[in-house]
Amino acid sequence: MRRLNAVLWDVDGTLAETERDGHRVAFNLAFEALGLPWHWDVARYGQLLGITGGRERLQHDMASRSDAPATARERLMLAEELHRLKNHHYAEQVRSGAVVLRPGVVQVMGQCAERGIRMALATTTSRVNVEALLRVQLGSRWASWFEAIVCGEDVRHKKPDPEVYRQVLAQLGLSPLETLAIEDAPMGLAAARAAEVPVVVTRSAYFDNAIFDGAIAIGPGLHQRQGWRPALPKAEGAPIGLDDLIDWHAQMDCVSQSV
Ligand code: XBP
Repeated sequence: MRRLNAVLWDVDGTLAETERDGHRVAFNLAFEALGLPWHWDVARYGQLLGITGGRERLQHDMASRSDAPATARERLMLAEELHRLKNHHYAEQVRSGAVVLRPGVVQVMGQCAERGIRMALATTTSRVNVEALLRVQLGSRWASWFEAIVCGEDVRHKKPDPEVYRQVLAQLGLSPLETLAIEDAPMGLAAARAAEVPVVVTRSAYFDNAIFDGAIAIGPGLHQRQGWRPALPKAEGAPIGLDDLIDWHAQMDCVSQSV
């Protein structure tokens, strides 16, 4: 039987609903702060999530706006200024309690720590945002939970490119099949699969109805056993635990075709 040695966590959407309630709100506050009449509502931001990376998302949006700066260089400079402001507001959102970890996440992290399953973060977001979220949610020693932390600025190509997962695997010294990623978005799934990492999908607000091809399990979140594919034996009120991840990982060849 294949052994699971490490759980690789995506951050935005997977650890917390950071996109809708955190980054989106913070981008809008940044637009306001610079006196720009721009606003990303929930639906528009959902479309923009197809572009990973905050600066990249801003530049993509500006490219189709008649009231944005004319040259690519000016748009880049404005994107950088907005991004700095956005990150500041994001940290405030997090500190105010507007964004918290999704239910079940800390429990599974605790089980990994207790049972010697290594953990890593594989994210497209900037380190400053990971730090802001996890310092509040896991405490000042948050980084010691993870043996590798690879963020947006550490890679040349963001998800769906597999670079972030390849870097995590190299830092852990593990082969992909010894690990399992937890992701919420098709781009994240694609990144992990391209690095041959098996993936469990916990659906998030923005990707509730998205199609996920090639995951070993898909469900509504780690907090409940109902609604998962493959179906789980009922255990009234029980959340998903590390044993479920280990089972899915062990059976991955049988289940990835069928979920
Ligand atoms: C999510 C992203 C990020 C965030 C914003 O990454 O695509 O761009 O929306 O973060 P993941 P920055 O799901 O891999 O955690 O503004 O720091 O880029």
